[in-house]
Amino acid sequence: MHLHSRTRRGGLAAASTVCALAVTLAGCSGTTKDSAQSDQKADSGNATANPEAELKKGLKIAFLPKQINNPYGKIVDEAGIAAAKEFGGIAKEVGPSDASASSQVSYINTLIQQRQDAILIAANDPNAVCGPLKQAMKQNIKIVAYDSDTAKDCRQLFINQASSEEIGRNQVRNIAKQLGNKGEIAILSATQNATNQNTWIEFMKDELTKYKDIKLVKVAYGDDDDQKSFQETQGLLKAYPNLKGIISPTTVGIAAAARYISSSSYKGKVIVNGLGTPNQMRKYIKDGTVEQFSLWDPNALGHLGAYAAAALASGQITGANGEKFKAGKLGEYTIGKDGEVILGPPTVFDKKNIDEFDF
Ligand code: RAM
Repeated sequence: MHLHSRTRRGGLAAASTVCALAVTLAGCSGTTKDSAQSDQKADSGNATANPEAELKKGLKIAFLPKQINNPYGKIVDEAGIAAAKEFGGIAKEVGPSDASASSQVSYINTLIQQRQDAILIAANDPNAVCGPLKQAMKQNIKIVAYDSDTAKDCRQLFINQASSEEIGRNQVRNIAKQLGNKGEIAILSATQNATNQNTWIEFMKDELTKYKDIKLVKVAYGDDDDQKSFQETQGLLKAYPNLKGIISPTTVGIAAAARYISSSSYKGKVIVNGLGTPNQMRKYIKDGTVEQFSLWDPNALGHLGAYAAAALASGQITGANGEKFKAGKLGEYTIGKDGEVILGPPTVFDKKNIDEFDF
């Protein structure tokens, strides 16, 4: 399927195509799965939404990723910054060089002093960032979590790349098929506190209870650091000689694991699957190290995040369940339960389709 198809020369496909594709991803037609099922209100303070409000011009919007040098985060944030230009906003990316639990706190404090209109944060820890985020909300700075959620009362919205449950369960279903439903596996995650990683891992563990012959021997942490992830892969393969597969649900981890395995005797023997970007993984698909991996379109995530932040800061929405907003070329989205907006299901990439994608 040609979702979010970009040409190899870059650039998003025509708006209408993206919109049509986003329908597949749960976008344009309007509702996310959860929103239609519940009319429970998320905590939106006392504000009232004004759906007719225009997006304000000159909104100051800051993206605060888990860490500044993560190639995946870069794509998301650059797309968000480009989206903000469309509605006359002034957006930027700031952030720490490591993804440790409290590394984002000082950045939030600075953004408050700068009187940003909205902060988008991919939380390294659901709680460590809460104090300053609550301070920001008190001062009418809108908070949108994206990629990795904060505790629910520390933000107005969470822009989730896909249903967390589907991401987690599919990681296991995909590798199980490759393994013929048996063998030892390990998970190579990012940091120990990352909300997104831990939510997915919980669903993976639950899904694994359905596979009696697959054994999860270890969850290792590469901290979204390339070198550490590389070494952790090496360590796993040494410690567990019967290891048959590694799930790495992080773009940094999967690329490092594939790099290690591609030039080792494990190539073709140990399966690597997980979440990666087509551009980082292309060579490992082509050389046969990796058969498949998944991801959503990080460009669309950034785009959706920017529009959501602007809609909040313009008073169009407050974060309550059922409110709708337009995300530019991606079309209309509806806020679901607990302030969650879902971009859409991930795509599986393999040698048949990888060259259709450029991100
Ligand atoms: C890494 C990060 C990010 C995750 C992607 C898939 O870059 O851990 O949070 O969503 O991978």
